[in-house]
Amino acid sequence: MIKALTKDVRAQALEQLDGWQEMDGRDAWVKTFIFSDFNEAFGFMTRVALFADKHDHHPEWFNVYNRVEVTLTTHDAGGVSERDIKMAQFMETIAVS
Ligand code: HBI
Repeated sequence: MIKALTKDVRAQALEQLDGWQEMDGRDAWVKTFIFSDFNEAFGFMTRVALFADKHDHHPEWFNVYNRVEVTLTTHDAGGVSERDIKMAQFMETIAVS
């Protein structure tokens, strides 16, 4: 069973992740990515989708044109876990805005 992160690990991880924030009222992290156009935004989502399927861990997200609003949490853990750190790190490595 995957566990939610301890407060310390979580705060430390968040410090290293540019633009990620705690979500109000829910155990989750959020970030809004802005790209130059829909092509860039959807390319990002496609790469993330492949990563998500490979790791069996999926983001919640909302896309309009060049904007992708991402929520990361681990449903099986009831909160943010190591899997969300890995996912956020991956998104940071591929996001070109
Ligand atoms: N994605 N974000 C997220 N959280 C989960 O707990 C999760 C998931 N994708 C697949 C998955 N769990 C599977 O382990 C099963 O729950 C289907």
